[in-house]
Amino acid sequence: MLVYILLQILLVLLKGFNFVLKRICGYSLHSGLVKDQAASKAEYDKCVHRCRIRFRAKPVENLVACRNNFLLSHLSYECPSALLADNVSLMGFTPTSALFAVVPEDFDVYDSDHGAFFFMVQFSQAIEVLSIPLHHFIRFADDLGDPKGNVVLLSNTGRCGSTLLTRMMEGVPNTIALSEPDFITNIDLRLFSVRSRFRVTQANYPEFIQNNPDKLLEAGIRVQCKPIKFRQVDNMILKTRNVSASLAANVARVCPYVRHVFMYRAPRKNFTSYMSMVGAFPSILNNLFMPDVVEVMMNVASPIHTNFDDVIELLIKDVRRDYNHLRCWAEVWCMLILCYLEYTNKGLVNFFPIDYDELIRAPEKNLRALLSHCHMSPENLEKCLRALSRDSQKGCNLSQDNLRSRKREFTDKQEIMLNEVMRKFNFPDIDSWIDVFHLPTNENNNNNKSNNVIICEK
Ligand SMILES: *[C@@H]1O[C@H](CO)[C@@H](O)[C@H](O)[C@H]1NC(C)=O
Ligand SMILES: *[C@@H]1O[C@H](CO)[C@@H](O)[C@H](O)[C@H]1NC(C)=O
Ligand SMILES: *[C@@H]1O[C@H](CO)[C@@H](O)[C@H](O)[C@H]1NC(C)=O
Ligand SMILES: *[C@@H]1O[C@H](CO)[C@@H](O)[C@H](O)[C@H]1NC(C)=O
Ligand SMILES: CC(=O)N[C@H]1CO[C@H](CO)[C@@H](O)[C@@H]1O
Repeated sequence: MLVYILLQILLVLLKGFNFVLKRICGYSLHSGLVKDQAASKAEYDKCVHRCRIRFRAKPVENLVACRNNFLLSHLSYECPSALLADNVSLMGFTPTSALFAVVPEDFDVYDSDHGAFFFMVQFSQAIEVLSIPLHHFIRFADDLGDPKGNVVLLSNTGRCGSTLLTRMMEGVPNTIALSEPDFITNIDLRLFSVRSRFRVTQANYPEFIQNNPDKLLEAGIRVQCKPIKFRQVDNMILKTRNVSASLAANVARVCPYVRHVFMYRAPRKNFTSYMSMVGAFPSILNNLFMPDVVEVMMNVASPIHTNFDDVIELLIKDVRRDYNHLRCWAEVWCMLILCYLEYTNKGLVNFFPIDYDELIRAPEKNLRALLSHCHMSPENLEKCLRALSRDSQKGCNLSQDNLRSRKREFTDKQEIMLNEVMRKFNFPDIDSWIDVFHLPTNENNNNNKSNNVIICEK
């Protein structure tokens, strides 16, 4: 944190220095010659700006990387073909450009053994940053076209074993799984969230993006799944951050070729796991920043145009007024589940739902069905199943060992509170939670209201 604050001070000072330097010599340490910089905006052939990373810092390691996490120095302006190199991968967006991380030539940024989360590996291993103005980025993506391989979007509620599932899926030959690639987090935070909190940030984007955010989403997926030369890739799995589950409907609309999986856990298990994760952060940080974080999460995570719009607005208002970890995180969880139910009921997304405990109970059967839904080959199933025995978030401070020691049970009061949250969404009590995802579908619906949750009808 302290390092980050120092970096911010340094950045402000350098900005001032570069401003003066530009005026006097027409040159800046960050962006090179003024005329080159101007040319990069207009000319496609020189639009990629390459910078060396001199210094990097984030206030909290799991935040989305942005430009002011880096102290950058100018190297060159290049042609977009520079973005095709295997050691270059899409890192995220700013309102004006797309940012790419350049790692050393012999480093495989796609190898999940380097760390459980793609965005963390990119951030820690990058040597250079490439940036390209958004309008040129979209042209570059159009030239690339749709991904050649199969693309799977794995939406999830968080803390539900989704990292384990990506490890299992990676056992399929020629499969790459990106755990939390943040371009998608950037997009949903700023552009697709219609809730008021984000109107201001949306206004920073160029008009052609504001009017058609789909184009940026399409381009992001195309570029993140660009061809890789050093190995064959038949399947690309994009596991999103939990809050991005709400984006699945947009992805399905814009990129109909993408296949969808939704992973979750029964609420009691989930909440226990959620809470143990919150407990893993220092409590000062929790109390200072959590209301903010959770408010943003709710804005992003909640689906819109449902029968629960009013409920959700009220819950978002209550976050600051009356913050309670357990209640608020349970609410986020409910909103994510609501995304699944709404999108499925409206026929917007063809999700394959998978419950962590069900996956563990019958791994082979479930994995087979899941792979078949994703059009992935079930050969090498044994290798997929071997991932079960490994701790899937090794290399990260939220690993199972860390969490196990913090496991807690709920008090009666907490149970009552959780059930109140569940009831707001017309979900059953946490103990009578029956797998809402595997309810009889319309064809064989026996109208069993005693165990059926009548979702989306208030
Ligand atoms: C990235 O790869 C290209 C060629 O594929 C190489 O020329 C370049 O030096 C690499 N970048 C870094 C920072 O190692
Ligand atoms: C959900 O995602 C947010 C944003 O990345 C993160 O802060 C939070 O810890 C995640 N929650 C769970 C339960 O994984
Ligand atoms: C985990 O936390 C410890 C301090 O508690 C820190 O030294 C270490 O670098 C962290 N590991 C990772 C992978 O972030
Ligand atoms: C409805 O669900 C209850 C509870 O699961 C079950 O006992 C009952 O047999 C079901 N009724 C029908 C008609 O399926
Ligand atoms: C009560 C319960 O099922 N708790 C589970 C919560 O999740 C952890 C792992 O994340 C399990 O070990 C607990 O058994």
